[in-house]
Amino acid sequence: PPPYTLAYADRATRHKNPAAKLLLETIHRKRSNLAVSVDVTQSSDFLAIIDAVGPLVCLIKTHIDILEDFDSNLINKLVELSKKHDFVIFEDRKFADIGNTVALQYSSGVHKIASWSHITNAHPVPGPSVISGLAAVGLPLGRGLLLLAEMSTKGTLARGEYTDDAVRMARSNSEFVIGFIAQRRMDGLGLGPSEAKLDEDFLILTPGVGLEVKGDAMGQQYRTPDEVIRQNGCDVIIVGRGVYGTNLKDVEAIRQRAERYRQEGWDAYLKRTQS
Ligand code: 5FU
Repeated sequence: PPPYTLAYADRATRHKNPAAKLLLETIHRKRSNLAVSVDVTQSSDFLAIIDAVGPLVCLIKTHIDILEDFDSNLINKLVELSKKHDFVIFEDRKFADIGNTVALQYSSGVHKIASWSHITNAHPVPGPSVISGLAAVGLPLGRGLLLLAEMSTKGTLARGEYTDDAVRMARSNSEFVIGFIAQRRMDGLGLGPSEAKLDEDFLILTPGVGLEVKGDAMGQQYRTPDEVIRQNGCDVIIVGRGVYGTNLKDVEAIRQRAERYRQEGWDAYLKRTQS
């Protein structure tokens, strides 16, 4: 059977990359394929939301550069919460420069992403050198990389040949590239039987998930957890505004919405693996 029909726990044993293993084990342990994207500008809101949803998620996704009052102590608090609530950290940095520059952006600067984020991501647009630049920093630390093979936005250029080439780049660097940001399963994607490897098992993390609305005014497009996990074979649903909403102070409502997404995501996984 193709790997994505296997249980998360079985897939964890097949991965060598520590970040991939950790994510699959965490999903299994917590019965949650929900990742919450905490896209807020104040660190007090950031930490309060993470503390509220932490028990319900496998992963917290950050955009660390949108915090207005960032300091290095915030990272200590984030890491403490990740231990307290047992979740993986994914900084959604979307690196897209030459190898030498992305290595510096990943290791250094104000945010020092590689020192605290288990997983980060990159656009394939520069070619394989973006992977080798990031791997030089991340592999010794046991980190993992996702390639942006597709995006959730209207009119995205990440499609067709570009997406296929992203899969080829990942295959040639599978020690560090653990999967994709994509809208569907990528294994063996349209590349013909000679290229498809039946036992490959890339993780598919999928943004653009919402239950109440179909999109926003800025090109975002939403699908339901069932469409993403069961119908399209993705592994993790990434939800931002659908969970944190518009009233950031109402953490109880935020927690309740997270639980609803967790339940729907898990039910969709059970249907996929048990049918
Ligand atoms: F790569 C992508 C993508 O294709 N779509 C996205 O929406 C990333 N994202 C991120 O997921 C985006 O930067 C937000 O951080 C998050 C989605 O937030 P939402 O509030 O659920 O729309």
